[in-house]
Amino acid sequence: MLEQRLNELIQEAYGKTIEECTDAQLYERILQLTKERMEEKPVIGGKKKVYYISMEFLIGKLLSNNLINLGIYEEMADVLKKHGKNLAAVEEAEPEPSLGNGGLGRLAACFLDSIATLGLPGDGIGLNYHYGLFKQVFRDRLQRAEKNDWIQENSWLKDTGLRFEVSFGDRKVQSVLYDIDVIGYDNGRNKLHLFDVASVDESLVKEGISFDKTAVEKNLTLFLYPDDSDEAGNLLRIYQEYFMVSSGAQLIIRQLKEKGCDLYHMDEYAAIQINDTHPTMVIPELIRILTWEEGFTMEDAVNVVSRTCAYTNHTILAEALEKWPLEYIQRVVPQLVPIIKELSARVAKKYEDPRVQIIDGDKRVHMAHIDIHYGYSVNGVAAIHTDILKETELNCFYRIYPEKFNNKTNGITFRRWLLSCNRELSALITDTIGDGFKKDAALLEKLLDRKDDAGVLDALQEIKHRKKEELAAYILEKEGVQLDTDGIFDIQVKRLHEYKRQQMNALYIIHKYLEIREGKKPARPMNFIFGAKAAPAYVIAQDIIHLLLVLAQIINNDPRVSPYMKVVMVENYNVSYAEKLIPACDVSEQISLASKEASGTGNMKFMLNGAVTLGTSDGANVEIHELVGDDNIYIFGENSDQVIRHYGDRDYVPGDYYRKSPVIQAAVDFIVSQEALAVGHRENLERLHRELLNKDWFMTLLDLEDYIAVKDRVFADYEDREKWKRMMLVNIAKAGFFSSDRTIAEYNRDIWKL
Ligand code: 26V
Repeated sequence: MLEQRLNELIQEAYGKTIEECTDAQLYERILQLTKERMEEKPVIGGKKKVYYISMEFLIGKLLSNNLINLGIYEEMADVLKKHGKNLAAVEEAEPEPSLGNGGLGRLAACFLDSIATLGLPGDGIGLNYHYGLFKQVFRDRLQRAEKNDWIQENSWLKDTGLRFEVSFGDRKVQSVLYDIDVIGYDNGRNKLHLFDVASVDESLVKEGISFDKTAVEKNLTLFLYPDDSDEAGNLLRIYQEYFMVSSGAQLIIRQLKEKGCDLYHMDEYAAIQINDTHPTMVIPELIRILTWEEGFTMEDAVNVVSRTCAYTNHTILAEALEKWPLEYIQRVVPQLVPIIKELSARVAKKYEDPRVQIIDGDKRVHMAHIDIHYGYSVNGVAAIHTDILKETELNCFYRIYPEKFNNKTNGITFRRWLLSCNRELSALITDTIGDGFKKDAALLEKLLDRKDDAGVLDALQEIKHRKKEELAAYILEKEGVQLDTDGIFDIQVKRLHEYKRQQMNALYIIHKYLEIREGKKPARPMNFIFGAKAAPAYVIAQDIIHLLLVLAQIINNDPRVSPYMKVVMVENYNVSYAEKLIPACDVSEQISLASKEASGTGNMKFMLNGAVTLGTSDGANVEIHELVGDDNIYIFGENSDQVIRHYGDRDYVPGDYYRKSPVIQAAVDFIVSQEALAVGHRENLERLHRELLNKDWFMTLLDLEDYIAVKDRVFADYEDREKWKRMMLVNIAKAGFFSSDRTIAEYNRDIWKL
């Protein structure tokens, strides 16, 4: 049937056979066929639906995942193989949408997969950015940003025909609703609703990613904001947020009315999960619609909206918490200002504490405070993160509303991060313990019974080696660097941020380089792999990328050292690259400054694929540690209490660490050595050097010595191959807890109650 339909579609379109098609042509027709099959799936129904509203959905390529969830991946692969074609090669032809920055956006995509897989009614609401997050290219060892043109004539997007009007203070625009179907694994269909502006104009983009910021009706959905930590002091961001929220609120109310819902009982039909503060304006917007258009009293509107909306916090970095000047909101959406003032006045009447006010003394609107006062649930994304919110960052709110606070430790979808990206491992697990784990990830624990089974352990190691060879071939082609697949693959991939401390990893690499040059050879070659985009305006992050590229240049071309170590910074790290890197990893670098990484989800993906974590007691690393035990993870550095104390006491002085350790000194000073300056730019390297010595806000040098000692131990332990194989197995076996199916089941049990 599948083969017949594919032949038909190909005949109709090109008058050719499968053999005669290019991979790109095959992709287009398989896309069409897959969409047809998806439409046959019933839409998941039920009285109450969750709307997951988010500025980011980092969905990645969708073909493999949809085929897997439809249960026809193998069949499709076989059909293609019969005709001399390869499904993986066909998938290369799919453009990758970049509708997210990093963890927060990828989490939203994993959640949609799990919501549908659990058969829960739940849709995503977001924006259809034409160029999404920038595409990264390296020129002269610096990051340059280009547009990522991902929308082709044939894509997963379907125009629904639905149009809404969105009013701003100075203009009205029409919003167009596109849907992408979301298929559960062996289950029904939900939707990702992506709004676009009808008047968007791609020709506005000139050089790189620059465009006319004032022509809002033309530029609103062109790009995703590339800051994943800095407050974008920019009106356009508020235009985008309100555009999403207003369109989304209209869609939700329309669907509620279609269901015959009396809006006074909205909370019995809908839960709205607000993904970080970016969609917060949905709260005042719903209140505005109910009071202005539906005849509600303010009291009734506030009450029902507060019973419908729930908020997730994804960061404790103060600079990432949105605080919009009231005057910006006045300019963009004046209609929300009276509502926000009313919400603020109600809080001010009840609570004197200035720290919990919505509008502060500088007339800035604290978006998170709206969510906390006027939502019914506040959750963090890992146990330690939620504890820090309760005890420190949001403590004054926790004292008012202890019942609202709850933890939902993040998760990842195993369909993408195991079944799809590591088919060999998935097959081995199936042969070993059956395929129950595909629906119930906790069953992975059954692997523990085989932790002394040489057959299973050797097979694990063999798969890891095969994945390293595949990755090495890809990296050679894309980056022109030859890795040694008998060596260790040590990988740090994530957004570039000082708190994630890629610079600490770089200092370790410098230290090793100096050691090898002095004749201290490692037991086995080491491959250090990085992937990271930096917000274009984040200067120090750009400098760190520069340092990594400079180190790669020096080390890979130094014949005394390059047989023993290689450094590669892959260009344009994205979801597809992650799917190639993660299965090939031996050592997973999760080295954020304790207390700063809310959860991390890469750590879970690596663990699931048999990598061993080298990390700090931060985010979900803490829970990984508890699950696998001391023997199957490497934890180093000061803990979050100690770090929080350093900030409180302001007693961290990087110069002290530098002066007392010759090892630290040598590594840090290499950044501005003649050798480095011969390859890199003085301005970038000197700025980074100064930053590390004089400021180092995220305490790189605090943990450097411990990091070096523990990482050396990791590499030594790797030589005990039996021990290492067992560690791999335990990590895979214990990864079940991090299935996003578990996370979503908890959201539903505690928050949504669908
Ligand atoms: C802030 C801003 C500010 C305005 C411009 C655009 C923008 C975009 C994103 C953000 C905040 C991003 C917060 C974030 O990504 N947090 C990550 O969330 C992951 C999922 O919960 C979690 O695993 C990571 O630890 C956390 O850093």
